[in-house]
Amino acid sequence: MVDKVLMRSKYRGTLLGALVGDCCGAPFEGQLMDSGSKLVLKKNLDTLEGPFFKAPYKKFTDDTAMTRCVANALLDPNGFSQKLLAKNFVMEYYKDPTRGYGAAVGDVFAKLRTTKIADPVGPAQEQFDGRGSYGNGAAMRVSPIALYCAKREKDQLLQLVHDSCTVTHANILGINGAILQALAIKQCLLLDPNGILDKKMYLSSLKRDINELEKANDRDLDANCNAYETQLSAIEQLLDGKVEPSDENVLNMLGHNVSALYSVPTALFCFLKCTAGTLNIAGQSSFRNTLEYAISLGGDTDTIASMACAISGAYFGSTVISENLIRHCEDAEGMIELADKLLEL
Ligand code: R7I
Ligand code: MG
Ligand code: MG
Repeated sequence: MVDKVLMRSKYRGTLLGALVGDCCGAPFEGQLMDSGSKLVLKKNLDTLEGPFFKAPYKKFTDDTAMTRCVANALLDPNGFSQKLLAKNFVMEYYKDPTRGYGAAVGDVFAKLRTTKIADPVGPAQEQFDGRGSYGNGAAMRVSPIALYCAKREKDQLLQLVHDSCTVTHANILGINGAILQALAIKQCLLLDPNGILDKKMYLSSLKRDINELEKANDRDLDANCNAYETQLSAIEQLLDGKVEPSDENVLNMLGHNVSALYSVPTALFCFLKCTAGTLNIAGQSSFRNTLEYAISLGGDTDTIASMACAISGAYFGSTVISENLIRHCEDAEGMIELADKLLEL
């Protein structure tokens, strides 16, 4: 059972996890992580977790900027709508377009702005010659929906995630990645971190849901009709030792790029691989290991770390995240406030 105090901590842990992963991963985005860079990363995180020092805070990127837009759309007194979400995205983007947005998503915002959001999903459908974007930009911002739906029916989660995705990402692979990330968080919110995580059960539940989903939309997916199910099977093989979980094998099987298919399952694997022990015994090191390992894989580090740490934070709650680390991230207070408001909804 998860009581109200633990649930508050889990809500905060989810959004703070997303923020911390984004802020700490951003400086390494696109890097090839050799042993030297891994050492730099470790020292970097040790310093941020150590005694507080006043230094310029670590700025968040588009991952957090858009997560905040989704949360604010859910919290709107008039209720969530795609038009409102589109408006939030456009305002946020033009307030600060230098937050490292995906290369193509700016075109969507430009069209939404010039058309005064006449059709909130039209511009996204035109991306990539009408196929829509399969980037991980919809998955990276989905955590507030998982919080909102923690105790709601799965169908409501599916609908909301879908509607939040299609404002920028019309490709089914971009949408299903966001659904997988939301389901991974939702399941963690309901689990008791004082016990041992049953990784097999956790994964098979996700696999069942994804299988159902991919069966329902396999005509859209063409050759990719079981794309995510295949990735979840790869996670199983890496976890149960059928395949050696070396960095090389992980990257070959799961990937680390900006596409949702080759980053969302990677984030999920980072959480599962690094989670050992319980909330009180080794919970803190599980979170830190998830953060460090996700970044150490290189590639889309801010996004993979953000998604992995959001899942870890949803499982353990915010108490496993170093307070000093949190204080070094831009507007952590704002994320805590959003988490608390979402809990009250
Ligand atoms: O998905 P998106 O919002 O980008 C998110 C990523 C995260 O890593 C953030 O941290 C930030 O760095 O960007 O933005 P999009 O531009 O929609 O998609 C990202 C990229 O995926 C695109 O710029 C393309 O390179 C690639 N991509 C595609 N390439 C070919 N065909 C996405 N969809 C396609 C496609 O259909
Ligand atoms: Mg980013
Ligand atoms: Mg990224």
